[in-house]
Amino acid sequence: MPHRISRRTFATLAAATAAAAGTPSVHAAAPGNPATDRTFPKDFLWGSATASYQVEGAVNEDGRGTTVWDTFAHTAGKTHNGDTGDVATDSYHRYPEDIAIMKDLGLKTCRFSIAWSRIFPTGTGQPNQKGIDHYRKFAEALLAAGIQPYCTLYHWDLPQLLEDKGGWQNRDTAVAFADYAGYVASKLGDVLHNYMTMNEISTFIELGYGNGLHAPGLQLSRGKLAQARHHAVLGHGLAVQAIRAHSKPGTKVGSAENLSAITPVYNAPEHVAAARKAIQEENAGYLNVMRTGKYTDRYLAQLGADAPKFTSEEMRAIGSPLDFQGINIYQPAFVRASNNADGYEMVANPASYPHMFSPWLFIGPETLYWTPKLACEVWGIKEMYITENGCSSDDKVAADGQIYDSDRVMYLKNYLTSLQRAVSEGVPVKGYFCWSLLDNYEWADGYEKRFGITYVDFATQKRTPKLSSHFYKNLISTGAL
Ligand code: IFM
Repeated sequence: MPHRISRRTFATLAAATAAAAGTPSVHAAAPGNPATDRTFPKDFLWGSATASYQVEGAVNEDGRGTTVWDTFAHTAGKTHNGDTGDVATDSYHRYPEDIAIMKDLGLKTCRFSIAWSRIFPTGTGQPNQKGIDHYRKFAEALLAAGIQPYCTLYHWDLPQLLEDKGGWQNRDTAVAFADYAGYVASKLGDVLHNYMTMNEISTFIELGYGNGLHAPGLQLSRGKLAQARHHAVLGHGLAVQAIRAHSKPGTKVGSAENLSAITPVYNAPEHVAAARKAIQEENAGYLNVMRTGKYTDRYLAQLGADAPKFTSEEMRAIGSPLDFQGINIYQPAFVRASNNADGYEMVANPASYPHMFSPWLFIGPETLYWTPKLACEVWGIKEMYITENGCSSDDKVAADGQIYDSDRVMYLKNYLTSLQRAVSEGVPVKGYFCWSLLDNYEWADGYEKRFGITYVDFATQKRTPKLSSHFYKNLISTGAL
């Protein structure tokens, strides 16, 4: 189907949105009335998110060590078009420009990740001062712009030398990760006060060691995969302890997990009850064990002889209390009630179910209502952040040089409407990080799938705000949908 570009100009749209923002009914809505109130709390933390390998580039600079993603992306046939993160959005050099974009948007916070191999080029041993210096400069620049840094310590770029020793199959990697996390906290604690240990453990384990679509590209047996999963959640727990041991009081620690975003297939008591069971069981190897320090009986029974080996001390570490929980939400996982032994069944989407430009990204705005609500209820979470949400679009530059990503605006508007409903009902979501600030390296999809609200011309590195960026800016300034 040909791509249709709206003929509306940004000037017209800006006038329309400003008029809407000034409409008394928006601001005069009765607070706390979910039917009429379309506002977010004044102190709601609006942010954007990126990750080191997806934006930094500069892979051979200032002592950075090779990572599994350098190796994987440079292996023929592994990524779309053979694309690599060698240059990406060149944000290692262009971060002042990126921060200016954040400031213009009115962001209160920025989620970014530290590349482990810039701090410990081989994963352990001798630290690299230039790595610490870089992230200090970056954090200081954010703070100077009035933007709070939220730092992820691991967003999939494992130092290659650790992978050579087994990567997450090797328990030592969990210990090395905790050492690195503690070291960062001890060196950057004056500028970093909010940490997420890891991003989406389920993705880097299931895709990296399960189906092999991501680095390091392995397809392990069920038992080996379960053990790698265990080592990764153990790494998270040990890192929580290490950060606490090396940071000042007031430092907050959480994680950013893309749980299976359980959503009742429709709002009926039996499906909601089924969803409560499903959110625990469908996330048993990841968020559920991280929140409870226990594998569920069903999880262990299903794995049988392939279940991971663990000690009670490890389980205590995995369940280390967190100050906040980040969840990354994109597509819903629909659930219905069932008379089977589990009490629920997952609903597979038919081929006609609509999705965004990435085929996996099924559209289900209500997931941003149900998943935070169920997760907070089931796991007793008191402070939650949506650490990623956004979508890919087939963005094209129009004749006037602008990018009219009306589909992304549709996606964000609808998802955020659901989030606003959750917040207005008292679900303790305190902030939202849009994925992503910029188009960037989308892993095995290379540069084909654009997730940014800012368009990046990868030939020139020119950044252009898209229509969605104007939408987001307006939302931040008015606090209203
Ligand atoms: O780009 C990724 C990100 O690295 C992790 N969460 C999902 C995003 C979109 O696929």
